[in-house]
Amino acid sequence: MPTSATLGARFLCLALAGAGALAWFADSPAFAPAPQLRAEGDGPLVDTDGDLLPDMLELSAITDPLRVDTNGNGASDFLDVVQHIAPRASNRMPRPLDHEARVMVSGFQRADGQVDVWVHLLLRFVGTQVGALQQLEPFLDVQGLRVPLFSIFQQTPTDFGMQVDPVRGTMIRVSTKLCTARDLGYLLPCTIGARVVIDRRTITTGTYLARSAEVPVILTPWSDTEFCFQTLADDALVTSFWRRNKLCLMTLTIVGSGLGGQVGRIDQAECEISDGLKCPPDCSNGRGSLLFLPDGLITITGG
Ligand SMILES: [Ca+2]
Ligand SMILES: [Ca+2]
Repeated sequence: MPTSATLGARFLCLALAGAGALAWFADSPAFAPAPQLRAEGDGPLVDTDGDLLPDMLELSAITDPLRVDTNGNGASDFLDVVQHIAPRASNRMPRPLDHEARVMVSGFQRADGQVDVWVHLLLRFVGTQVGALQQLEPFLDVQGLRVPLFSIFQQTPTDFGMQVDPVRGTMIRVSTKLCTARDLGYLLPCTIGARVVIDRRTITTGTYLARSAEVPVILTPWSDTEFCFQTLADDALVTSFWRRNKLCLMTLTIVGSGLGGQVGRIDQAECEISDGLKCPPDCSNGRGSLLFLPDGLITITGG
């Protein structure tokens, strides 16, 4: 008897085939008749609280890997993250039920000390309408050049997870190992994302990655107006110079726009108190820095 996850995987594969995205999943376990992969032990895809976000991804999203609903707003961390709702803002209610997509990036330290970079595609469909997915084009944007990522994903391990809720709809996560953090370092700053068309609505979603204090960091929305640089793999890459129980809180102003994106300027940047997080020693040096955001700020904020 196929599991619901296997059936869901097949539905998604059919939808992706129609969307021209089948190549990404051609070698994926999602095609196999066996049940979905599950992370075991201390692996990169362990999901301790079972909210469909691996522990390592919760670090990027700044959610609690031990709580399904970190901000207590009644929606799971997965739903908040896929809807770009600040996961620690308890006063932000979930948005109306709709199709959603978001691409996020996380890191995982292997036994040999190297840090792998994983890319996660998060999808939420109304009901079980996974067939509403019409196009999926993963990309890496670096210095204004857009590099398609289908061929890379096709050759790397891919994991698939799904949950179906009668009220919240169908939630799907596809995770793919991209490269090592050391290799990614040559490309920073860059944006890893995807252009997704669901039910004729185009969503461009991505994660902006940069370098701070010589290590890769993720530009993560903290509130409606603030952002922070979050570490890619917790303690794996940071040094003793990083300030503990603080985070680098920033404000951005869009100072230019043109074909392909917007330029944002960091106006404020300070290490602020925040339990369990870390602030790079060069946080305040970021003031005045310019960031190129492909397809604009909406790519990382969701609008
Ligand atoms: Ca989780
Ligand atoms: Ca929540």
